[in-house]
Amino acid sequence: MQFPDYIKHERLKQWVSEMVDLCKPDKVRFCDGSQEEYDQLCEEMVEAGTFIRLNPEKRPNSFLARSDPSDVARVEDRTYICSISKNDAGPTNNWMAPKEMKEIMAGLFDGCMRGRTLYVIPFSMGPLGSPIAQIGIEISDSAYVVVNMKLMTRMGKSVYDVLGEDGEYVPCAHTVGAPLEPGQKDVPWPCNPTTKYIVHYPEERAIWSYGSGYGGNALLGKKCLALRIASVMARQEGWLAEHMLILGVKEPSGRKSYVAAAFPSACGKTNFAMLVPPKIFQDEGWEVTTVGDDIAWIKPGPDGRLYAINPESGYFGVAPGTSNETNLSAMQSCAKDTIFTNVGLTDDGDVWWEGMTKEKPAHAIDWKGNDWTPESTTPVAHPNARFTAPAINNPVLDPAWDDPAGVPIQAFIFGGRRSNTVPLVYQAFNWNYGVYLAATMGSETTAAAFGQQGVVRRDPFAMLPFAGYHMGDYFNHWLQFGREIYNPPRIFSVNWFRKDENGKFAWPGFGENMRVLKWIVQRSHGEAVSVESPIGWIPNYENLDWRGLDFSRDQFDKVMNMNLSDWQQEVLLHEELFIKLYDRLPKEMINMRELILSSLWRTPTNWGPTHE
Ligand code: SAT
Ligand code: MN
Repeated sequence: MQFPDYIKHERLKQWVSEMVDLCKPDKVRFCDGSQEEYDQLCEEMVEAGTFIRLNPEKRPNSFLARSDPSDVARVEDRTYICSISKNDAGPTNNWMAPKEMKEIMAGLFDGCMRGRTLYVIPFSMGPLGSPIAQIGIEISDSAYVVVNMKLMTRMGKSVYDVLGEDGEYVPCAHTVGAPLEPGQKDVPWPCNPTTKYIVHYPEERAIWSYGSGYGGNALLGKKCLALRIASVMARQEGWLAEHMLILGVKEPSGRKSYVAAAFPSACGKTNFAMLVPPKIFQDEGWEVTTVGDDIAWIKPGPDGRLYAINPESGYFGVAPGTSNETNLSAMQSCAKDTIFTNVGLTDDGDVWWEGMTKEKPAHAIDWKGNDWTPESTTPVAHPNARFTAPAINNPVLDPAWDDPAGVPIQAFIFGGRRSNTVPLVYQAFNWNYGVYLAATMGSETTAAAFGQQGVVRRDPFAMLPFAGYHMGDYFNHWLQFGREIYNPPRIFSVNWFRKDENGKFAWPGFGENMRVLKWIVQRSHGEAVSVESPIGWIPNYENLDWRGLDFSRDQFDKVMNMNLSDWQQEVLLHEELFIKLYDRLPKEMINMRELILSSLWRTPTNWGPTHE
């Protein structure tokens, strides 16, 4: 094996050689992360039919990919945490003994890259050389993965300088699982339609992914490394790896605060991270800026505060529903230099998706490559269609987004997608209570993962599909921060998705979320007024800033209302999760549940801030 002379790491060379022997690719290519390499690979994919170059006048330097219809989302039932002990993976993860899984993987990977190129992709999650950053080396037979990794991570050969001769890295093996027989013609989106495995070995800190080329299944720096493996590292080393956006809020006084917010996949993290404040707020000097839109790595700093970095360098955002009205900055981020996957193609060589503009194109090609018109009964874009855009395109990128030291977190926000039960906003009474509300979070499922959509499932910390170890231990890890940190961030719950009696969203959301964010930031500094409710501190109607929005006291009551029987039902569902996690559930969770039940007990059937 010939290695470029800038790779000086013997252990890494050994691993790459072994993978080449196993996968048996036709060629090996060491990626250097340069623009020339990116352009060349994109060009090759255009020739192969994987990419369609978009009209350079409308979307400069941008491409459209259409995946195989069987390969459109994360596959949670094919995702495994292969810890040595089954119990360390916990009841919320699929598990198989590492030895057994390795045999399966060795069989599947044997010759899996025949007829293809093996790319060696060096990347850093987090600013290169930051004390919070981690290095990964992904080997993959997908050029689509290489170019997406270039946008989503700090990818390139300078990673080898940081690694030196013996630095730590996470080996990430990926294949689309579709070897080519001699003379066999390739398809635009190779994948294995029947066999998929997304495998993590937490003790070895290694990742093996087989059969899919889509998103979190294939861009192994993202959910696999930055959440599943990193959550294990974080627990061992005393930090946090979370499914959270990070945003900055500047008040008219000039005070700057950072908050981190956890929502399940496809619940508006990118929109919240790029929130455009209502005009009246903007005129006054309120500014919201983005540090990250999906993942936060958080470490205690020397001053006892928690500091967060965004380990990524791009956005893998949900396209449908994104528009100039709902997320102007995301639209600007993907105005150029972007890879679109599974959106519609317009006749003038641009992209379109449901909700992008009020006016629909008269004709387009849908994500499956078929003709589409506004009369079509199927959507032009897959509901989990994505744009991969570089962070530097974001006009509201926070100046500190790339700071290796991270930004200090003032508040944590947890939000599910709940059409009922959970009010627009409430603040936890204290840290332990906050851990409880995050731990018992529920959300209606979305298209980001395979499976039935719209059913409520418990999604603790929005980490259910991403925690690399037992959820009970995970809760305790969070509780530990409260035990150790003198002045921890304040914790809030939000729900932008409450529906009214007609099934319509009762809260306008998007930029109007600024009104809630303002209250949260001020509460976190011990300022804004609140009242005590059975489940936490909540604002009165008067305590939110309604200027510029017509939102009545009645409407507010509807989004804040707590119904006793709904909440009794809710607590029973908490109990279901607790029973599942019984063997490692921290006792604080049970005590908190008792406190909630006792305060709910004296509650009228319907409890709202204006009903006393
Ligand atoms: O496919 S990804 O895991 O990257 C997107 C998501 O589910 O959040
Ligand atoms: Mn996500």
